[in-house]
Amino acid sequence: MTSPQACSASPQTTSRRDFIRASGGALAAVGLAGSASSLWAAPVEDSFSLPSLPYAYDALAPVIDAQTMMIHHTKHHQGYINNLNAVVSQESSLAGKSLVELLKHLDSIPAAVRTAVRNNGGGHANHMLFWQVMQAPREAGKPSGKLGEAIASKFGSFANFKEQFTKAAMGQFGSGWAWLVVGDGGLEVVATANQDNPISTGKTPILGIDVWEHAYYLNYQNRRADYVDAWWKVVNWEQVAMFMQKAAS
Ligand code: MN3
Repeated sequence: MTSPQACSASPQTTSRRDFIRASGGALAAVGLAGSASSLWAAPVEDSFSLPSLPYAYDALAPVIDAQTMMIHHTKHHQGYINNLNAVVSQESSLAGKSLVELLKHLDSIPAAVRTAVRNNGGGHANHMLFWQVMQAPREAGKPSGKLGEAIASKFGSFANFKEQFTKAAMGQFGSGWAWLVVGDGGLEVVATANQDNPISTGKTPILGIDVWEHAYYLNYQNRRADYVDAWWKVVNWEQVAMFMQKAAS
């Protein structure tokens, strides 16, 4: 198995490690997933499968209702997995590859199936991260510790970061995602279209919001701004901090 670290060897590695070291410090790992990449690095024996949510379908209510969560998880996320498995079963050169290997090296995937892997592999990876970075609503949740300091240092303040992230989420025309990533220069806010994952452009996502209408339409209809505004209450900042800490390890 090729590790994501081996795949990502690049001139940015040193500065990224320095950033992580500067923002490092041990965090309690209890109940948290490891690195974002590790979610997607598992070797694939047979086929990709739907991971359980780390909470009940109604746990995020009233920010995200139970029906939206259940349909999103069992229909949409499962759908990307089914499509990805179908592509992998047709194209033998993809067999056994992890999501990280697929998404980091899209150019090396046969052109006939590249878009299907990009869309459905991305869809699987993005939702795996999305479920992990949410938790039951908290009124005044915000990042603390090293993550809080890194956000304040990069964006000026948490409020400025929220504004920039919200702008990315609102400015994404049509379906897509807004992300907080670890890139060459440390933390960055980026948006991607469709199911593209920042890992395909060498950036490690540590927080992401799904702004496809299927993520919010039952509750919010066309009001994406209200969904994004409410969503901050369910962000699991401890998990995001863990993803930041592990982003270069
Ligand atoms: Mn979705």
